[in-house]
Amino acid sequence: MKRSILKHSTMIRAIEIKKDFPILNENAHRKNLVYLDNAATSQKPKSVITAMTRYYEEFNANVHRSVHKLSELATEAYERAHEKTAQFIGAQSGEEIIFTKNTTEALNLLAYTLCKNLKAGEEIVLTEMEHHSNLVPWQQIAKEKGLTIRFIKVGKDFRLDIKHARSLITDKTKIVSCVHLSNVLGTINPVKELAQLAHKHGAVMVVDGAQSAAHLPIDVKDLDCDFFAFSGHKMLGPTGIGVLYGKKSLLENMDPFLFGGGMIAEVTLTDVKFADLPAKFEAGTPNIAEAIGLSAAIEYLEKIGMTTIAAHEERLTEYALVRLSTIPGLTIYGPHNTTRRGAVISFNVEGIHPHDLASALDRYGVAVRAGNHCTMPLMNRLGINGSARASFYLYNDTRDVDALAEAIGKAKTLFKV
Ligand code: C6P
Repeated sequence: MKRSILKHSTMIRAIEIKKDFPILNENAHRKNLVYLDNAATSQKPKSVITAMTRYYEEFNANVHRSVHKLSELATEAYERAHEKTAQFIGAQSGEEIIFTKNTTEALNLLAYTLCKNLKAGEEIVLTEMEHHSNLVPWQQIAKEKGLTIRFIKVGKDFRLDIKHARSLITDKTKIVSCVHLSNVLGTINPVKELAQLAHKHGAVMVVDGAQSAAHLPIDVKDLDCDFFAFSGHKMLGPTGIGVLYGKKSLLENMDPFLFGGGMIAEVTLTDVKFADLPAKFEAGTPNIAEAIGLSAAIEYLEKIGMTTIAAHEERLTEYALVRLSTIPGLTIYGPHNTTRRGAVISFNVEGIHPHDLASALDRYGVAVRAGNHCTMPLMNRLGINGSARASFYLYNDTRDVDALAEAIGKAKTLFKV
């Protein structure tokens, strides 16, 4: 790789971007933080924090309930967040955007509502690389209903075995659900191809976009998935706001997940008519400030451009893969090149437990995650108990990769390996 060219010349001036993030700023309580735990959650720019504070300071009110000015302003901002999110992922309109608490809640909503009318023996197809959030909800409902879950294998190349997928997806399959960008391997899965397979057999396609929506340009129409779930907190937004995109025609025919205020059109003592989309799936007072924060996060991402962000991360990942693979005793779990691969690198260093490694790296100012990353079955498949994981974002650059590599070197000296 042309390291001399790549060094400090990635497409985004990350050093400038960092200035927008108070926590990464040198004035923050912790100087020179090298934050490489973006797959767990991203940092937040000042504009997101300000948008949420502005709501609380200037127009805090409940939405869709009162006719006073403050409520009108809050309702407008909340509805704008639906529209902005729709346009961010290429959905038809805000009606196709359901705000949830996070990706996990969006996937639980789907497991519960989509499986409600399935019959014993019908099948759900998942993969061996799913996060627990796209496994356990399906497992639970499958047990209750007598459904069968089948798993697409992960090959030695850390990619899905598409031949195996073709053999698993049949007319018995009712739902295919797959992670778009693996939070462990970094692999980007061919969800468009899986959607075509699913549709050929009359099944619906669910995409867990928790790791992709923040890092890749997403066009749900082009992917032709039926549902797409993601979390605001991984894409510069606040915690407490998640998104479930669903095709309007499907959402209209699904039963609500939660019941109560805000999701009804008319109620008598014995019956109810549900509200139109998206309110039908948003029972109770929603996370208003968080939706406004998500809207500001999308504005920030769009200002830079998702294509630019993806290109920046690709170059950074290329640099990191080369830099890390020169370290003796370090094993990377995931594709070794940047083809259909995101900016998540899981690794172990021989002779050091991943938790000890992460603690040592933290001592040298580098924040990474260690553990099973909520993917225990994938850990079993890889034959490990856990790994360390560095995950990058738009404010990282090659200096951060160098800091990581140097810190790993120091940790090796510390542990005498
Ligand atoms: N993965 C990680 O460190 P929530 O927690 O609901 O916002 O997102 C759940 C989730 C679902 N799918 C994938 C692929 C994910 O990576 C995550 C969250 C974090 O890898 C926390 S475990």
